[in-house]
Amino acid sequence: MTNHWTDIKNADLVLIMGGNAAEAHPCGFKWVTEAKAHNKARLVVVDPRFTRSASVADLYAPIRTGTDIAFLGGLINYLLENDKIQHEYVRNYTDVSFVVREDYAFEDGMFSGYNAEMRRYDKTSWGYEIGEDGYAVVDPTLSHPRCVFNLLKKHYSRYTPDLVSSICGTPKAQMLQVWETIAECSAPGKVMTIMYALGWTQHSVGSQMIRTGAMLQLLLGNIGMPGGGMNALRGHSNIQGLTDLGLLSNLLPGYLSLALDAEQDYAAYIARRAPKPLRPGQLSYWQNYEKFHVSLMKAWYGKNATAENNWGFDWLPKLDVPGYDVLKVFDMMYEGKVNGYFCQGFNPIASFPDKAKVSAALAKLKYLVIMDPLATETSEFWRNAGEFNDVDTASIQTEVFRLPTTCFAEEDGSLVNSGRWLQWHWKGAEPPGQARTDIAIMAGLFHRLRQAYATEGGAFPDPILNLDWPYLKPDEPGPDEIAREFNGKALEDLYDPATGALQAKAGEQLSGFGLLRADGSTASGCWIFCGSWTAQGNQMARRDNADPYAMGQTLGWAWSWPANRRILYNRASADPSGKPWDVEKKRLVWWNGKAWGGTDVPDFKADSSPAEGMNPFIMNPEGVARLFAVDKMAEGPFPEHYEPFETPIGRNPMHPDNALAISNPAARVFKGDMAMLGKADAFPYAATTYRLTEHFHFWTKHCRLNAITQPEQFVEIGEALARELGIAAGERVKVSSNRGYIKAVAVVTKRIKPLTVDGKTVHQIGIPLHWGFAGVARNGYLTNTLTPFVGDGNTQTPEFKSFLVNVEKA
Ligand SMILES: Nc1nc2c(c(=O)[nH]1)N[C@H]1C(S)=C(S)[C@@H](COP(=O)(O)OP(=O)(O)OC[C@H]3O[C@@H](n4cnc5c(=O)[nH]c(N)nc54)[C@H](O)[C@@H]3O)O[C@H]1N2
Ligand SMILES: Nc1nc2c(c(=O)[nH]1)N[C@H]1C(S)=C(S)[C@@H](COP(=O)(O)OP(=O)(O)OC[C@H]3O[C@@H](n4cnc5c(=O)[nH]c(N)nc54)[C@H](O)[C@@H]3O)O[C@H]1N2
Ligand SMILES: [Mo]
Repeated sequence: MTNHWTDIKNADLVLIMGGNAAEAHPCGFKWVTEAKAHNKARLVVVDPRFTRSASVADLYAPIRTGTDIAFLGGLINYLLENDKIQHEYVRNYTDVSFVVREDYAFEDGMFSGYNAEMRRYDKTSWGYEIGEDGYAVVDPTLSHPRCVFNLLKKHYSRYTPDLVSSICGTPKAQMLQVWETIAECSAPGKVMTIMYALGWTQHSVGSQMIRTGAMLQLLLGNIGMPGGGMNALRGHSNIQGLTDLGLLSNLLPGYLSLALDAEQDYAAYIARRAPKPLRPGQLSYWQNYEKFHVSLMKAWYGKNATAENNWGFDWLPKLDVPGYDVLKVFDMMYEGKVNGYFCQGFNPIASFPDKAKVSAALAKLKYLVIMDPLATETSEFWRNAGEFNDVDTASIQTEVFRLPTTCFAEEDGSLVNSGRWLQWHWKGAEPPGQARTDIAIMAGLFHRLRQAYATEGGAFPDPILNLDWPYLKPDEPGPDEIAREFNGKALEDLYDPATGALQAKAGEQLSGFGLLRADGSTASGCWIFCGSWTAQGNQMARRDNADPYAMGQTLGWAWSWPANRRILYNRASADPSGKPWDVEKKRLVWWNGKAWGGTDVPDFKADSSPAEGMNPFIMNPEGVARLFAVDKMAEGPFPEHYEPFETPIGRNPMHPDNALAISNPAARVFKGDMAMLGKADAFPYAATTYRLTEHFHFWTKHCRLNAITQPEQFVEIGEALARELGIAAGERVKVSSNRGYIKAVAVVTKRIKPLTVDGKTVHQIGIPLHWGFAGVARNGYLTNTLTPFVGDGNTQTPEFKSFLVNVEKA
């Protein structure tokens, strides 16, 4: 989230699109209720299904799954055509005036630089024109034909209401009503928040759906505002912490990134990540990258990381493109290229797409290690469970080890919520039986590996042998020790280079990342967490909910990264002169004549006066937010509508004549899986998967009470289709895709209506994901038997939310 849960109460309009907060985030949803009750906010929901979020909405519009870029692209066009943008914000705080390179092009659904064989773009031409002074060229009059504003207008002018309605299946009148309502938030101080989750992320164009939402928020002037922002509702209680700590194969903690294979040179690696300002007077905060990187290496390697060995740079793995995401790992496993796999808190046979492929992949391993408090479908993938897991056990050679772990309630520790708050929690119970903490298991593994490297050598022992392990109990480091390490400390006495004043004594916990240095005198395991455990103690354990300005920012409750700031980009909540856009109701930070201050921690250089002309988006080298994504995205600098890989209409109405541009030309696909995609002649219905309030993924099948509240696997089918197929409510149906089938009870519902798409009737099928064959609940089929093994080109998140099925009576 750019903002946070409590702040939702400040919204004037709430758009829930690509999520279903009432059912998947029922606790957080109370802030929507607060906004409606106390702020007269309106709620708009756009979802293929009429959900419980929709049931309390002021406006609901149905949409065909996978088409949100068309819907939002059409809205962008509508805003530009009807002059409904927050002009002053857009002109001053976004890149509309920046001139784009002459060789940038977009034609027939493809951007310049496409390599069809690699299915990848060369992004060189997706950049700003750079002048002789080394700065990006701008045209504040917005008249240059290649300035971002004009390119944006041109790009989205194609998204006319009729075409969009025919792609999305949203009836035009309903769609226009939603657009009009949203357009009202272009008034300065009138603010919409966007709440989204998997309905946007789990598509082959998921990242670009989110980007379109962010562009919309910029045009309306809603980023940095209280009650505004782009709010990703995270899933597991600590999934935000997972990405913060870099547990993705291409990341290091704090959103630092691993070097690529082509980046063996340390200085070049740093230089690429620490860009110089692209406009005069801008901060370009990532210029501090090396301070964060070196501090991380000091936290990991201690005294062994030195200036002479580039702080251990050679010990870090270098990534080949496009990397080792989970899709790739399972594809390699399927190809027989993986011997052993560690599954820590992951149930891939249930949660990953194309169960048949995942199951066959697991059967090619020599060994599989499961670290989990529960028996999972994955730990039992070899067990024949009749129709629910019809495998030949005798033919599977994989040796499975189960290491029972504790769960969070049996440990001290911190969880990072969607709003970036680090909240400390205390152990509530002793773990049962032989369960051990994940930390103890990992520490045990580390010691044995290090022993093996020390005695037997091995190809590359350095990264393991040089690791620092300063914990009191080496076999089980304490959560508090690890938390203090993430924060970081001074390794020598630190003096302010300007004044000479002592900032921190050697060994002292640091108060913030502003103190981190690139000379090896500081250590910090995750720079964005610096400030969470200072010399004053554990800031995450704070529980003061005082709210002096009644803006819901509660700066004394827990601790929020970065720097205890609650709302990112909050400098943009004030106009260029430093005055809040809405002084009465939307006060966040302002310039008081000497410094920035207010109800939140300013996201800005504290003493930079508005006269200096520094812009609010200090992480970007241009100082402003990007409507043109430059070279960041896999499939282009402007989001474009592409069909899901399994499309019910078989063509892209935006580019009916270009076969390359039907589905995302830069998505993550593997050769064998293309052949496993189904077509609309055999699988005519558009399906989507989702969760139910009564279950949490596949865990709660182990809990009888949950199993009682939602006992039977079902699918949702609209009344019109049920009538057509002669299916009555409560009958069993077989739902099949080109990859397999499930059987379930049919819930025949008014909540899913047929849509008219590209001149045809498209029916949508809703499939909850919770059933399986482990636990005490009644057995069911794994929903991911049906889903395709394709993913987003940026995040590699699988396309769980749009695929094709057939439905028959079972
Ligand atoms: N009770 C419960 N709560 C949970 C979980 C759980 O298992 N149980 N899981 C947690 C996790 S890990 C996560 S990530 C979150 C997920 O939270 P959500 O994303 O809110 O949950 P989902 O039910 O997967 O999907 C949300 C909605 O997206 C809609 N949708 C599908 N395709 C599209 C589309 O193309 N466009 C639009 N606009 N909407 C679409 C679906 O109809 C559905 O209503 O929930 C978390 N909360
Ligand atoms: N078709 C379809 N598929 C989906 C989705 C969808 O919407 N549709 N949603 C996707 C999403 S958003 C998610 S997040 C994934 C979830 O996929 P997974 O993460 O694979 O599934 P979970 O069941 O949430 O969690 C895995 C295991 O973690 C264990 N666990 C809990 N606490 C601990 C702990 O402290 N230590 C250890 N070692 N283990 C622990 C649980 O017992 C559980 O067995 O599913 C994805 N799959
Ligand atoms: Mo999730």
